[in-house]
Amino acid sequence: MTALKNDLILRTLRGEATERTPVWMMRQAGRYLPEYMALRAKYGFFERCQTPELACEITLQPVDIVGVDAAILFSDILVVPQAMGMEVQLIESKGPLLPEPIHTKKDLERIVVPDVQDRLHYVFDAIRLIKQELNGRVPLIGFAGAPWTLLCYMVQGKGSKTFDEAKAFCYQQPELAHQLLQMITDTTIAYMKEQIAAGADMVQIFDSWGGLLSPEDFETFSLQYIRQIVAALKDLAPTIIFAKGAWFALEEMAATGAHGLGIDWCIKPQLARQFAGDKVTLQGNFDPARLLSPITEIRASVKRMLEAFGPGRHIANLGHGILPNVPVDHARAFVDAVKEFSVQ
Ligand code: 1CP
Repeated sequence: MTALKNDLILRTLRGEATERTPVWMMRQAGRYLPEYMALRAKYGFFERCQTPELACEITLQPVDIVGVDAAILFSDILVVPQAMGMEVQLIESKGPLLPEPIHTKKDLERIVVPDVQDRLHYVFDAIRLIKQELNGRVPLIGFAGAPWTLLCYMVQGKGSKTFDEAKAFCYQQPELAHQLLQMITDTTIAYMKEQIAAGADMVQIFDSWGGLLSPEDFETFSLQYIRQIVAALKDLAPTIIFAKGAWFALEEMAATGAHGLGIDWCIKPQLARQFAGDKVTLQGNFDPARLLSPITEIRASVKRMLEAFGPGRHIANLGHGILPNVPVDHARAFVDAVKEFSVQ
């Protein structure tokens, strides 16, 4: 395999000194890019995920266009529920829809821990192709949804601000919930191991809805499963946990042995560092909506963010995914400002 020409992120995750702070953006391969929209007009969402040549092209777009220090596989967290036997649709301007959500013991009988090579081979094919096309320019990030966040969609059946039905399922039928969470965990471990075997240089676990839980419920319904995933992966590749809104669990997440922890914009970097301790890399935490500011202000806020994190053990990123209405030159200004202002 070709040696990496830019391994800033991997070195930062290992706690090694780097020339500058590395940068990438969550959901960087997506709707703010006209080049993505052109492919979106021609192919369905899952067709884009399942066709290695398309997934590869979309994955490479932000590397070429905005100059990020890592590529993230173009796919979705919902390919896992799909592989476990659920129907998943993506409805234009509405988001994901799972028409037959899980509410009962009988519903759970439809769910399997699949052979990931059989059901998700297209992801591994895409990873091999992307690695070849990247030709060592930047590392490739593999990813999966955290079990709690996947349960949210599998039970609620669609996006939600509160995921109240998913919570009700956990609180009213905890045994079923834990059975499902364990099945997702086992699938995810096998899936991410294969991503790494196919060439992913590092992996991120997205717990987008972790912050909807109380600290106690986060431990019960999310962290104990993330802990199993990190334990299975961390010696194979650097692993990042991004649990949006779950700043209260930074200490416990650091104790999993993950190399990196993502934080959103609702916590000060200094406080996150106090909670997380010195042995982990922090990733974040620019407010994605701040990319809608004028470029001069984006640059000034990036500078303040880099100063707040201080040198080392920081990967610059947004605190959540980039919004579809961000102008490309604003995204580029964010990336360029990190490269320009980072102090090591
Ligand atoms: O073109 C379109 O309309 C599809 C929009 C889209 C895209 C570009 C979806 C549907 N998924 C994706 C790609 C995607 N999803 C990536 C690609 C790589 C990259 O980061 O560039 C990744 C990492 C994801 C992960 C993902 N999907 C998460 C976790 C991260 C987050 O943003 O919180 C979640 C929650 C999803 C579910 C999902 N898939 C798609 C949408 C619009 C959503 C969110 C729905 C909701 O708000 O509940």
